[in-house]
Amino acid sequence: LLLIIVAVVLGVTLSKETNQFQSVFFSRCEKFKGHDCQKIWEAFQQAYVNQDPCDIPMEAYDPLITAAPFKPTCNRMMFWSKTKDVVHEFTEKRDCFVTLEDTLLGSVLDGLTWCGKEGSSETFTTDCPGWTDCKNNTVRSFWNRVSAAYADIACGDVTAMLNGSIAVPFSPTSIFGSIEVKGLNATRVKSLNVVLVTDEKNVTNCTNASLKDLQKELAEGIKYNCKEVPDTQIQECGSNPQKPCGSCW
Ligand code: N1C
Repeated sequence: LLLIIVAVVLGVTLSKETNQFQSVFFSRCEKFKGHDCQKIWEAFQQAYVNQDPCDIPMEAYDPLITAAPFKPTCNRMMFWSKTKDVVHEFTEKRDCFVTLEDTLLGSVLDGLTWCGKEGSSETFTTDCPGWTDCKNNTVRSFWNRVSAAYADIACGDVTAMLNGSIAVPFSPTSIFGSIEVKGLNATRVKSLNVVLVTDEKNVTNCTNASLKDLQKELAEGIKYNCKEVPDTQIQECGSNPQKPCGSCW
């Protein structure tokens, strides 16, 4: 009897996990009007439910991209690496740029952890493989796939905020370095404009060797610019809505 009770309690907690995750998914999704969140949820789940959470290739999310495709916002697309907080503090306050987290899929899954298990139809949010535990983990493959899709539709002049307070602002193994930069299409993208966010320590500047590697990764025909911008200036522009986007830096 005890065993049965334990099994039942366990079973109940597991589905509570699924339900909680699903309710976050739907409440975030429903903020975007004109989308079928049920259909998007089903396309999302088929990528990982009932599968080994370390064996999810990024292509598993192809049907999800089809269910919730990205729309290009030329000249306003913002990429970032190791600057998540500065970027979103700014984009939350100003409409100058659109990041992946401002799109349906990016905003629905931002900050969440999820995975499946073989032989189960549940969605788990605990005991999932970590970012570096295995290459093809559920969460990492998701960000790889949506980042590739987001870079693929990029057009016009695109911006990337990189971290000038670390020794290597451009890492070839980051999602920005391994997927997005390579995915920019020269027929659509005119230029990549790096905003190197600096603080008073001035650890790096635009002459940093890693930024040379970044330029080498860009498809022929995409122009490259780099500008060092103090974090205080970005914050200031965020809190001054009268300031035109073009004069922030
Ligand atoms: O590996 P990164 O940065 O270079 O990835 C950032 C890059 C951005 O331009 C985004 O378009 O890739 C996209 N992206 C996200 O939008 C995103 N939201 C949340 C990549 N990762 C994202 N996350 C989480 O941040 C993700 O779960 C992982 O843990 C980090 C990657 O951050 P990074 O190394 O600073």
